[in-house]
Amino acid sequence: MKRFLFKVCMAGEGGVGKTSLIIRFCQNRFTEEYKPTLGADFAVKKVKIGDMEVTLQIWDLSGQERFEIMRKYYFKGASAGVLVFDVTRPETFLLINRWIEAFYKHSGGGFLVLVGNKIDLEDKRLVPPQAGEMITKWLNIPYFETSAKTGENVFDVFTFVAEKLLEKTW
Ligand code: G3D
Ligand code: MG
Repeated sequence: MKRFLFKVCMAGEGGVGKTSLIIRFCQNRFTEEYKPTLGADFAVKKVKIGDMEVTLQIWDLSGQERFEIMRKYYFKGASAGVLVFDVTRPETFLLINRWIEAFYKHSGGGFLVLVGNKIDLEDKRLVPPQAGEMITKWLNIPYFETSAKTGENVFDVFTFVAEKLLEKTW
């Protein structure tokens, strides 16, 4: 079996659900009682694709989202970035350009996927699917909609990332 390891960075404003998405993907759970923390800089999850094993080393920001200076070191060497916004908070969508710019500048050739999270909060939703689809058409960044709470589409995002990373190794 062939084995691969990639650095994947979560990106996006505070409170959009970055840590919750990692916990859903790596531990398949969601907790509302405690503020989720990883307790480490990154989480590790293995994904099997065909006869290949892809280890995703998923880096998280723990409250340093505000500090632009650290984005440089955080994104360095990242093969992929998962850029998350909250569909109930339009300002988190409007600020994605800053993350896109920083990621492309500092990762050194990584690719991005965009994630609109918290789609379970249908009544509070303010960012329509078309906003994310526009980013796909305009900047060629794939768009997913997820709920870390229900788990909807969360595995698809990271599986997509793993598959895309494998394609790039050929
Ligand atoms: P961050 O890591 O991007 O800062 P967190 O975001 O994962 O800490 O999540 C921020 C808050 O949003 C948390 O609530 C978390 O429970 C909630 N959240 C994350 N994802 C979802 C989701 O898909 N649906 C819903 N309904 N809530 C979500 P608290 O109350 O701890 O602030
Ligand atoms: Mg967090």
